[in-house]
Amino acid sequence: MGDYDVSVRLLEYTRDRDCKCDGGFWGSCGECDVYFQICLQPLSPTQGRICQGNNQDDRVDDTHHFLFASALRGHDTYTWSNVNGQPTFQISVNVFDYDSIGDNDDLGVTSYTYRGNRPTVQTVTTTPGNKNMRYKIEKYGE
Ligand SMILES: [Ca+2]
Ligand SMILES: [Ca+2]
Repeated sequence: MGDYDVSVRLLEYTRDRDCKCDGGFWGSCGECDVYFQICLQPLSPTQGRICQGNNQDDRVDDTHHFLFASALRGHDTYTWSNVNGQPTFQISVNVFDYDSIGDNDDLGVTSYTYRGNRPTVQTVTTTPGNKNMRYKIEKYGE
């Protein structure tokens, strides 16, 4: 029996245009084919991370910007139920580039720490952010 629920809705994905993501042969632009892993890390008390997503079938090809509501409808909301303790947690969103040949590429991770009394719509920046990756996420419920 847990103490709180968390829902996160991903709204918008933005990253600097990256034509080298898929090689960019012969002057063409090989943009990233992105999919996501979303993790909840409870901070009080500290518990194990619980991750969702990480499904390369739920991806957007050749992109550096999109709205989840149109591009990934049905795969934009993630819920964690019955989490123990205080509603203090970190949400991290890791983005990967799907490659049909070879290993997928890790494009970076953004994290957002919720401690209550914060705006529910946040724009967070990647670290390291060499391509200035940003998400807009909405957190609701508790
Ligand atoms: Ca690639
Ligand atoms: Ca790719």
